[in-house]
Amino acid sequence: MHCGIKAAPLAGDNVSTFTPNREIPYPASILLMFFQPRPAQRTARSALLCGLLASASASANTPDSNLQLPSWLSLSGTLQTRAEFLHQDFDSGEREDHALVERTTLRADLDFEHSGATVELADSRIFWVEDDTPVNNAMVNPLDILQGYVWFGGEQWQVKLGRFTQDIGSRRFMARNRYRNTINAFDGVNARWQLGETDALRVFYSLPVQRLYNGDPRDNKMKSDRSYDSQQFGGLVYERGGLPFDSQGELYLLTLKERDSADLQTRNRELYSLGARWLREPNVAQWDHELEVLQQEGRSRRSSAAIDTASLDHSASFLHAELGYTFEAPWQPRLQVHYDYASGDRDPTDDENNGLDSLFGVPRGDFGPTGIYRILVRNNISSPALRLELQPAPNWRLNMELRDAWLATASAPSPSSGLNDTTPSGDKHLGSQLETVLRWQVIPSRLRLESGFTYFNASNALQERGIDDKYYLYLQANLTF
Ligand SMILES: [Ca+2]
Ligand SMILES: [Ca+2]
Repeated sequence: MHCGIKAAPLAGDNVSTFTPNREIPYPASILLMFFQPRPAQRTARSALLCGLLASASASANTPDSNLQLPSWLSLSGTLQTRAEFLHQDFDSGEREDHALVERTTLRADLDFEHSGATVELADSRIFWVEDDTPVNNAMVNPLDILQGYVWFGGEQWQVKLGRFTQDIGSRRFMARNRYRNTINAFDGVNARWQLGETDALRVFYSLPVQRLYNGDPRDNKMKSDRSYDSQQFGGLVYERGGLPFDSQGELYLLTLKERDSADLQTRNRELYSLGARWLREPNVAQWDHELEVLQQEGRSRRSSAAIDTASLDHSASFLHAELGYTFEAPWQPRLQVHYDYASGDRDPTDDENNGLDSLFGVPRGDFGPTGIYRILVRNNISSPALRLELQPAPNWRLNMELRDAWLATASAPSPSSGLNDTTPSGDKHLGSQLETVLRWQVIPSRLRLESGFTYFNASNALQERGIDDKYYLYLQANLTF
């Protein structure tokens, strides 16, 4: 039993299973704990849970399913639980933060050969957090509709209508979040054509879903998500396989148009982002590479504040380059060099904004953990890194990365790293980051345990602002059924 619409949403996922950006698909459910097959006194709720669990065993091809689902229906789910610890040193003293974040998803797929429907619920909550730890809708969105769409088509083409999630290419500019506790969703239409054996064309037009909660996010109170027609996000993506040197690539155009409305404060962005990516998958005794460039043009405001009505020309750029080699040796070491560049605003007084907007992408794969850490992001940064990936045993992965981070321009701040204004000295160095991640597939595609430790060594520019080193540790469990 499987969902007939897997190809489109996960098309960008097969890039590699090595890096954090490219980890294996989704986790699973604590609902297993509730699994008590007592057919006698079943409420609607427990029937649903049992149904989901039945699907779990069905999709695992085990014969012990206690609920027979029709062949056109499949049920699945995930649970991701993560404990995070952050220690920060400041001139004013030390600070300890922690959080327990939990995300459950439940999904039903109806598949009738040339049409179907999908409904997916997601529940994202935070627990065990300090009163003054910054918490927002990146962590909290209690029980809401993550996806709800109908689809038509078949192998050659498919059109989705409704709310959907989507990865594009590297996931740097549009992604279904994995590490972040809440997930981007979009209301609209999404189509995909298969062109020959290896190529595909994807086009979508959508209204991004605003993730809402009630009151203080620490209270985990529900409020229905919704989209607004004052913000529109669209894209055209051409995926090309079978390129020279056993490589593949994408060419894409993403458009974001928004305007302030009574319901939604925006930066009135009108951005056209043209990007290209070329990559070769890693393989034993072989070089691999990834090169992605993007140019972003249009108009934007400096902030979403209602009083900020100055419309600026927007012109920003992005580059990611990486080269790797996998050695034929014990633990299959893959050594890589990375470089990332994302422009920042070169002059705060002119009528142009050069700060790259990473749209609906994720920083995790390139810049380290997000969560309560999230120091380096895809804006005003120039950053080389050295990464080593090891496979100590078939179901174990150990990744280590040493990254150096610089401002792309000293004329603009880097708020996520703590630099809230420009550095008068012109010092561009932000610091160095050492990240290690250990993953264990306890039961492959069912249960994964993961732990990561990240150390950020603050530069002089940060230390002059009273910001010193940071240590971050997380422990995570992912269940999939
Ligand atoms: Ca909500
Ligand atoms: Ca400027």
